[in-house]
Amino acid sequence: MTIHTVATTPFAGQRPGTSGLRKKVTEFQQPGYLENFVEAIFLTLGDLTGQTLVLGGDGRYFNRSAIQTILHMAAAHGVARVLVGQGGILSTPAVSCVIRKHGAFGGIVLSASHNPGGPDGDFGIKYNIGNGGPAPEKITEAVYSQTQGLLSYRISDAPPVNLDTIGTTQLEGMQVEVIDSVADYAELMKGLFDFDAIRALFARGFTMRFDGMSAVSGPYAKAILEGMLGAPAGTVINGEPLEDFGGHHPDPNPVNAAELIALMNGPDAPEFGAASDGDGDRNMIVGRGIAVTPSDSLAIIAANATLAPGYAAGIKGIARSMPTSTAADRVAQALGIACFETPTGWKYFGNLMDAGMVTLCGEESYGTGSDHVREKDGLWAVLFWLNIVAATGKTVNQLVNEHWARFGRNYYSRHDYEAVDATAADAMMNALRDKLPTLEGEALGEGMGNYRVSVADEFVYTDPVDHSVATQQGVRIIMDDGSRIVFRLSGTGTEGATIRVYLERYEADPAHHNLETQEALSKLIAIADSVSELRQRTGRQQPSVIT
Ligand code: G16
Repeated sequence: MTIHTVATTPFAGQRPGTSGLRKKVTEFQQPGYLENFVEAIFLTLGDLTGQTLVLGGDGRYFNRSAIQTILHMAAAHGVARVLVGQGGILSTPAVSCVIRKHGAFGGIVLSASHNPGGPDGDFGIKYNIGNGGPAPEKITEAVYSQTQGLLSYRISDAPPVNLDTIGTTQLEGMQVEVIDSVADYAELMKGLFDFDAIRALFARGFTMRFDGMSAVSGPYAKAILEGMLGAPAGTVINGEPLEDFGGHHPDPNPVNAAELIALMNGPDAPEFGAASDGDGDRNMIVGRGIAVTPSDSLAIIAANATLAPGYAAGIKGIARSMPTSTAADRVAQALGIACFETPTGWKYFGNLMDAGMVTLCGEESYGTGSDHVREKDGLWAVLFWLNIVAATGKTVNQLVNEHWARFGRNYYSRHDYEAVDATAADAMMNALRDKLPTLEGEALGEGMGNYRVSVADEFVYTDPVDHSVATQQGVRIIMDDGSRIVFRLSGTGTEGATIRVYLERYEADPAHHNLETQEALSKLIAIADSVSELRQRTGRQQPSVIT
């Protein structure tokens, strides 16, 4: 067995986006493409002698072969030990948990999250640092700059490692430890939530469906819900991770989890529904006839946090991404704690959690989490809700309605325009930027409503801990009643550009809390279209996805 230095040439476009490098599988399959990016990570990290890394992915197509490549490159770079999930499987929050628990130097996560998988689907790779969270921009930018000048990479030619049997093997001088994918994570969850109360809930006949969307969270949900908590077999549906996610889009929102939504709206609806995404970090919470918006879910968890043993002492602060609704801000205010507004991307929460400034974080993109790890965590959110239901004896519907009655309702929706011509999308954003100075104070859309613009700007974030600055993080038009329209280009798409339009309207009066969301937002939707000229500029008459 020899370590080879293989000549290569740089690939263009290996700049990590919102969450790592995401590209079509076919792009990753080009000889040297994955190797170059991994070499760039290793070069950025520097001397890894004696260090431990964690490695795993969501099981999508190309996961296994990518893991072999990375193991063989890690051995060539002098890594002492790699902890790899059995079968190459580790959910994103589990990677974060394992890095922290075992004091690893960092970890590599293989996933394109909610993006479809299979030979024609997407693949992704992301580096997480020693706190368990996504690498901050200064590291991802350094990796990108390494990719631009790469002329060789180093790799061992040893035979493939057996990933299916738990235990330790040697690869060159490196220990490869195949670990149970679920055990460390399950133990962490047990320490945070009242498992006895949730077990008693299921013992009383409480009914639930968890849709694993044929992705990575199935094994975790089965082990915890059906195993440790005694939920009946069949509670977890689509629980086997498939390389192509059964041909579905593993994104837990009402559009892509249509089967679960139909069940929850039907006559035989269980009391509680939930779904998670490709790599297990997103979640959707559903009650009978109601899908909880991610922004509301964060606020409701925050308001009820002390019901869970792991949070009984109270929460230190909350952080949400800028486009996420301001529902959590109202809870923070009531609790007398800080609420931080960050750019889109879980990586921006890491410093706040490390500094002990926030406990809970959330995003409108079906992401919720806490400082128990440094990633958002789908099953954690589901267990938090189950803990709240068990402690209060209330249904999802009651919890949501009572929350609105107390804090008011933030009607919220995101309109996505996918695979738009990138030049047209950029031109639209530039035109919006140019318009911003003239918008403040304007009464928008004659005949469209009573909105007057109080702030029109482009979101810039200065990290309160390391003072790094992130610019161009979304164009916001904030009305004088707090309603908002936000425009952003997605950083996770792999085809053309995806324009996201985020819409929010606050309604204090409980008499107006039962409007249909799109109806409640219709004036803002019309204003968004007219200000951005989105339809003329992109040729799109309606969004590809509304959540
Ligand atoms: C990633 C990020 C999230 C972000 C989401 C959407 O989630 O971790 O912070 O909100 O993408 O980002 P964008 O709007 O740029 O497409 P995931 O679950 O895909 O890793």
